Amino acid sequence: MVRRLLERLLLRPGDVPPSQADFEVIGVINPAAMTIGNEVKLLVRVVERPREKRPGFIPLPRWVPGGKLAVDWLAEQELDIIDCRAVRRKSDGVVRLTFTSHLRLVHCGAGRSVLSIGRETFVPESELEEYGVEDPRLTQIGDRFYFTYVAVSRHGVATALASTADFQRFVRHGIIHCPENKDVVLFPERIGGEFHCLHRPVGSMSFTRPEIWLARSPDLVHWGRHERLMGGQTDWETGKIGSGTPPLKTADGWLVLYHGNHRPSLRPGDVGSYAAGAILLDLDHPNQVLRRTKEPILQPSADYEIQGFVPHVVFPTGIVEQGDMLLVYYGAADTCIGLIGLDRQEVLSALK
Ligand code: MAN
Repeated sequence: MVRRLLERLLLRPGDVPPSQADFEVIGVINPAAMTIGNEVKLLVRVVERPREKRPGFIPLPRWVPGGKLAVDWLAEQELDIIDCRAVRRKSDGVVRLTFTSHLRLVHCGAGRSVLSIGRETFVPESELEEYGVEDPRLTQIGDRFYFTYVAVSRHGVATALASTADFQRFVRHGIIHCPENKDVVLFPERIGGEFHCLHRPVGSMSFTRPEIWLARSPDLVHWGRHERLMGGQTDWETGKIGSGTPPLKTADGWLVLYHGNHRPSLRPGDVGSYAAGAILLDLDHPNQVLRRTKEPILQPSADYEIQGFVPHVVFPTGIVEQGDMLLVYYGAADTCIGLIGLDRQEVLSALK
């Protein structure tokens, strides 16, 4: 493990207002992060659920046209509980989330504390986003800020792309990876004349455990020439694996922090634990993994990483450079946002 030079709980659910009065915020997690001008800004995922309880029923939220939330009440006996996040309708096997998500902008000044929390910044707009928009990853390309995000709906879990110049007006570029695919990070510049991204496709036929793939594009919208990049090797990353922070250019290669999931036990509701490792990709040929950490560099250890909505989770999604320090922003226990400061050289030395 790499030393935590800084360790801080940055944002809790109680710090953020819900999007409507009849909802409660149960998580503020998985932030995108970027230094813009003199300020670190986070685009955070706000997770909320209906406040009302009805004995014998489970409320399942969904966004409807006009940017409002509606609730479907389903009888408990019609549903199987998958885990704390999802239920499955017994009659047809269809899955629903017990919460929904939207994105908010958070201003962090020098990056180590929260100065102010903005309004709902980016809320679901179409049927392809009706169960929520999740886990943004921000990359500056030219003078625009692009972010990938997970669009969840009755049609599956897909990844979409949006961009903005000012975090007030957004352009939606549509779905860039169809279901099921998430954890998509964009490289900040063309390499060999093409844009590149890392993504994580998952199918229902489990020939393999989930893997990270690489794709190329002429315009950030049309993606092809897919290649498998890597899978999990050691126990801590053999359940699931996915890119975490957008690639950071270093003299040694592209540095990407990724998450791995320890394969859950067969106990119903067990989600397993999430830790983070790092990879270094060749600067000119990012389909080549030069080095990777064998052991996690971040593991759940602070109280707020161990206890929460989903216990034992560190899930890095944002990274900012400050001199020799890397500020890593992450979801802790699917409940809060934590900040960890790492020494860049120590991280690079942990890569074998
Ligand atoms: C997983 C988790 C949830 C998320 C769903 C749909 O269950 O990452 O937080 O809501 O996938 O993306």
